[in-house]
Parts: sequence; structure tokens; C-alpha cells
Amino acid sequence: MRLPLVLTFCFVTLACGPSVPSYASSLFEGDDETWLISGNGDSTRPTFMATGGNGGNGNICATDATREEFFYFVAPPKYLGNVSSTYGSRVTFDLKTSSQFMLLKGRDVVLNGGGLALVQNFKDVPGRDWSPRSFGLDDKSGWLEDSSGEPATEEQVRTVLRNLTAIRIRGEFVDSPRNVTCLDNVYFGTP
Ligand SMILES: [Ca+2]
Ligand SMILES: [Ca+2]
Repeated sequence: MRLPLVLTFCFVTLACGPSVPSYASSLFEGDDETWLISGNGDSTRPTFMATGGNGGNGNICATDATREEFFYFVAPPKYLGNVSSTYGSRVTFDLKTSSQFMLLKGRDVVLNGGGLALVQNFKDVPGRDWSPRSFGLDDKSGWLEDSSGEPATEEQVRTVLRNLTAIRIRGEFVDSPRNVTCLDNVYFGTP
């Protein structure tokens, strides 16, 4: 009689949606979960989309509004603070973008904390279909310390996670106006 026990557990905890535990997550099934947009002029809020997500339907999107800078998806406060326990786990999310013309390289994921910035550069730009991304939160997963451009050390990664003040995910990969990028299924601190 194991099945009824599982069902009871799910009912009580409402935890049957995400299949894995994590420090914080955003599935965007009802709203934008207070994510913001930076680097996009006056356009500081993403657009909540009730359909078109990856798996569950909800997701958030933003449209490039300024040519001078890249826009980023900015995580809400529930992701931030002392997240030391996430060292050695992963940050994962899904992105899709509207255009693959004139691709631009840049800082794709930025973690700020303790006076440092850790940067991750994608090996491949997200596609027009949902493209999963997954990075270890450790010194072996390609994070660069931004001021030096050198691979981040374990101590630097731990310093950032001890007082995480910002998580930003780049949403703009092409030198053309009005490109649209969408984000779904963010898990921070997932195994
Ligand atoms: Ca979703
Ligand atoms: Ca822009």
C-alpha cells in the first residue's frame, strides 16, 4: 500500500510539482513571481505568458527595448542571502529566444555577492525552442571571476554564495531590435 502514502504526502506538502528539491525555484505557473528585467530602459517587468512554457505552460518573456545594452532576467529576493548550503549543487533553467541572427557573446549568467561577480558564458546560444541550461555551483563548472576573467576559486564561489545579492540571466543574444527571450523552470540549489 505504498501509493496511498505517496499521494497523502503530496497532498499535505503540495510538493508534487517540482520533482527535485532546491533552495528556490520559479515555474511561472500563475504569475511572474516578481522577477524583474534590467538593462532594458523603462521596461523593468517581464511579461507573464500563461501558455508556451516548457512542461508547465506558464513562463516569462521580455522584448529588447534598447540597443545600447543587454537585458537580463533578475531573480527575486527569495533566491538571495546566505545560500552557502547550495555549494556543490546546481542552477538550472530553460531559455528560448526569437532570433539567431548576428549572435552576440557576453556574460550569460551573473552571480553577485561579497564584492565579487561570478560569470558563466554559454557554450551555445539558446535556440528558438526551449534550451535547458545547467551549471554546477562550484569551482569546476566554468564560473569566471569577472574582474580578473580568471576561473573562480572554491573560496570565491563560497564567498558569493555566503551573501548572494543578485542572480541575473541574460535575455538578449542578437544585435537586432525587438528580439524576444523567454525563461522557465528556474531551479537554484538543485542536486
Ligand atoms: Ca512553467
Ligand atoms: Ca538591448
